[in-house]
Amino acid sequence: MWRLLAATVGFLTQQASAHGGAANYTVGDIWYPGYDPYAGSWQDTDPTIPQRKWITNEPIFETTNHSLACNFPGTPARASIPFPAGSNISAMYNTWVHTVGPMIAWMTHCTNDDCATFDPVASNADWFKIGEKGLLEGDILTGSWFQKEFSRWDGSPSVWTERVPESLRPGAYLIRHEIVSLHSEHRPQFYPECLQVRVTGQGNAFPGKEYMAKIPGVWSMDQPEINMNPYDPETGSKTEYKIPGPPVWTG
Ligand SMILES: [Cu+2]
Repeated sequence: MWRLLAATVGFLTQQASAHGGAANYTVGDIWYPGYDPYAGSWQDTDPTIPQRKWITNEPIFETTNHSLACNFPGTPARASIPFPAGSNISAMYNTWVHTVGPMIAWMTHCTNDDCATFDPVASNADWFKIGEKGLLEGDILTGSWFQKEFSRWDGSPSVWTERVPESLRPGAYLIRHEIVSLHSEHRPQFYPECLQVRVTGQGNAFPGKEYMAKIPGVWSMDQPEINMNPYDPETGSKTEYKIPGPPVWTG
C-alpha cells in the first residue's frame, strides 16, 4: 500500500514538473547557451548568454499576460548572437512531454536597434512569424503534431529548426520560440523564450503590416484553435488545424 502510494506520488510529481522551454541554440555549427531557469541569477551578467532571462519552466496560461512576450521576467541578455540572414536557427529542448498544439517562431526588431534596452511590451512591438509547425498528419487528438514528433526520448535534445529569410534587413532582433500546448481542456499553455540576435547580410526587406501581430494580443480565448478541448470527439477527430495569427513571412 505505502509502496504503491509512493510510486503514485512520484509519478504525479514528475508530471507536475514535466514542462520545459528552449534550453540552448545552434546557428550553423556554433552552439549558444540558453538561460537556465534553475541555475541562478549569476547568469544575469554572463556576457556569453544571449537568451533573455526566465526563471521557471512552468507554462503561462493567460493570453493577455505580458510575460507571453519573452517569458518572466524576460529582461535583456548581455549577449546577442551574430546571425547571417538566410541561416537556420535551431532551438534545443530537453525531452518535451506534450503532444498537442502548434509551435511558432517569431521575430521583432529591437527599437533603436538595441536589444539591451528593448522592452517589447512597453514598445508595443510588432512581431512577425518566420516559421511554424503544426499538425503534420492524422487528427488533432491522436495525430502527428510536430510538437509530438520532434521530442527525443533517448536523452538527446529535441531540435526545432526554422530559417531566417535571407532578404531580412540587418539589425538587432529578438527571435522568439513559442510552444503552445493544448492537451488541457480549454486551458492553453504557452511556453515562450526570447533570443537576442544581430542579423547581418545584404538584405533590405522587412515584413509589412499584414504579417505583424502584438504579443500578447495574437492569441485569444475567442479563438477555437487556442481555447480548445482535444478530448471533445468533434474537435479531436478533425484532421485540419489552422495556426491562428498572421501568415509566415518568408522574405
Ligand atoms: Cu508541461
